[in-house]
Amino acid sequence: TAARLRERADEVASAILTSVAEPFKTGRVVAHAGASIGIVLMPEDGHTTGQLRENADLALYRAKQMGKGKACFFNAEMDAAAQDRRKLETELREAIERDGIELAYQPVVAAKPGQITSAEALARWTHPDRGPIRPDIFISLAEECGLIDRLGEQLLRRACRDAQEWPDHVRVAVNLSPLQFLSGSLIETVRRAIDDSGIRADRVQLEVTEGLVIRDVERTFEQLEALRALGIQVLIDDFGVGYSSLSYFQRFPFDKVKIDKSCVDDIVTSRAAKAIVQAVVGLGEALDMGVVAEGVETEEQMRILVASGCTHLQGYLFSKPVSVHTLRKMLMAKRNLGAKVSKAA
Ligand code: G
Ligand code: G
Ligand code: MN
Repeated sequence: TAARLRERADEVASAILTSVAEPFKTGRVVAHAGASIGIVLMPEDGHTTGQLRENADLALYRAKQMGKGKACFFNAEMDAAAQDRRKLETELREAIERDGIELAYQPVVAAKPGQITSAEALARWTHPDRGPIRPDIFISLAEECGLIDRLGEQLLRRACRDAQEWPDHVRVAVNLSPLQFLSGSLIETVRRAIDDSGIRADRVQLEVTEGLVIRDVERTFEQLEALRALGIQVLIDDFGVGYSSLSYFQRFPFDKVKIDKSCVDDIVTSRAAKAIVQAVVGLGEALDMGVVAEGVETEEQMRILVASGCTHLQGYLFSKPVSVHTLRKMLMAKRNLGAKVSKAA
């Protein structure tokens, strides 16, 4: 019977775990090994070997999560979240293979003349059943399942090709994941994307975040120097949250610093937020870095940011991220998104 089968599987699993956990002698030392076990029963947990193997793997995953050295039976309810994730992972992989992740572009305007000087490329994935998936979700999924290099390269290449058709003074900014610095091939990937698209290197900006220096600090800064040597601009993104450190500016001359939206959100009411913005502007002036305020939503925020000395502004007040077609039209029409900025400045 099924109950008897279950009991028997449990006994066998326990026996395996006990015997594997037994210390054993090698030449000189006593070694310890361990195991985790995922169990499926046929037919209730699946009819095909593929299905059974997949479900056993989900049960194994949960056994490991429970602290290892344990055996778990597959449980459709308990393993639903993991299963869901795995499905999304497969679908993301397919979307990347089809070149199906799209780019939206959000303009950045200069505080002085008020014109669009660049556009930031933002990844967009519309899932066939689930609709739009938020980029923070699928970017971190891509990071976790080893797809970020491939996706990052694909988006960079597309952004360079798109921007190649824009007016010459408009730059394109592409976000980089800190993990893209680990492969060792980033510089070559960027160089090829620029060469193949024919875009002038100084029209390409790469946005990096503070997470960038999580691992090998030396190698990271070497790569930033090498990127710089290609002629592109390097921006530090989301500055003012997380573990943003002033020491980065000692290590590397960033072209621009982007002040995180959370500082901008509070700038009207919080003296601290205002002081942080002013401090970053001071840093920017001393080090010849542009200062971009992100996530600007109201005119009042804009006035304070411009008066504080931010050189560039980005946010819904000017434009949401738009399709490449809409952006092209905005650029061609020379629509002055920053008309309000010019007045304030
Ligand atoms: O696009 P918003 O529109 O929701 O983006 C959410 C987050 O995802 C932001 O922190 C943004 O930097 C990040 N992001 C968007 N597109 C990309 C991308 O192409 N690559 C990487 N690494 N991050 C991206
Ligand atoms: O981390 P990064 O700065 O790359 O993230 C950009 C994110 O901020 C994107 O998700 C983009 O859609 C979002 N964003 C840009 N401008 C605004 C804004 O004015 N308001 C809000 N709420 N989000 C914004
Ligand atoms: Mn960004």
